[in-house]
Amino acid sequence: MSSLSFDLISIFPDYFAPLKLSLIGKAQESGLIDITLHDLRDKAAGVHKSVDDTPYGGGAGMVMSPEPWGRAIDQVVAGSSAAHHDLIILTPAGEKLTQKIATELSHSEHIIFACGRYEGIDHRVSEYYQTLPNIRVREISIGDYVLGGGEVATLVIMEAVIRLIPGVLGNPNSLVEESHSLPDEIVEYPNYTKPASWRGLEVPEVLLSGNHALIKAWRLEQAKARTQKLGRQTSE
Ligand code: 6GU
Repeated sequence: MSSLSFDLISIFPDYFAPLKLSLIGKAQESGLIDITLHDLRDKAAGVHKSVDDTPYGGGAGMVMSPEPWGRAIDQVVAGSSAAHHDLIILTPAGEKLTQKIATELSHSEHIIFACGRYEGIDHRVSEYYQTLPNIRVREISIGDYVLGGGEVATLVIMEAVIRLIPGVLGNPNSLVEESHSLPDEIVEYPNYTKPASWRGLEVPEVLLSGNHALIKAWRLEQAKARTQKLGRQTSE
């Protein structure tokens, strides 16, 4: 009955403890999503259970070996009833996460997150799974900065994706408003709630007017001004 299954592979599965909280925790309890954690170390061979090695061609740091990743991903795919799988490889060199990507992923059946550490995963893992017809490989980054590993990035992507799944948000109108009131590239207008006066600061008069057309125009203008201040491009 789950609409979307997630398998998370990492050498630090404890990073994913927050997934039992809040929206994502409730979505799991209600069966809207299914999350399974996998410890990559269990797929490592030898007494040392090593998952990395020195880079071919030299250089600093370590690279994650392809064999444990191959074993872990094969097992996840074999254990899944899904016909199609999205394999997400977390890397600062990937395409940058956008709302568009989150929306695409929310329509997926099964998402596998491969959380690399160190200098990343041997590139052949990405290449190999791209050759399989039932797997779509995506290398994704969450922004232009370097993290110690893909675990936190996975949490970010999951939060962006899961809230888009029908039934996950308490108020589905939040999503409807998000997608219809403003063009995608524009940031949100400022929000206010009670009290109308706080520490000498007043809520903008127009929001108390009850004039919905005027409010809508004001919000669009505020959103555009904010977007420009950030130096981002708008369509107009
Ligand atoms: Cl997905 N991984 C790492 N290690 N650093 C990042 C990232 C991912 N996205 C932004 N920085």
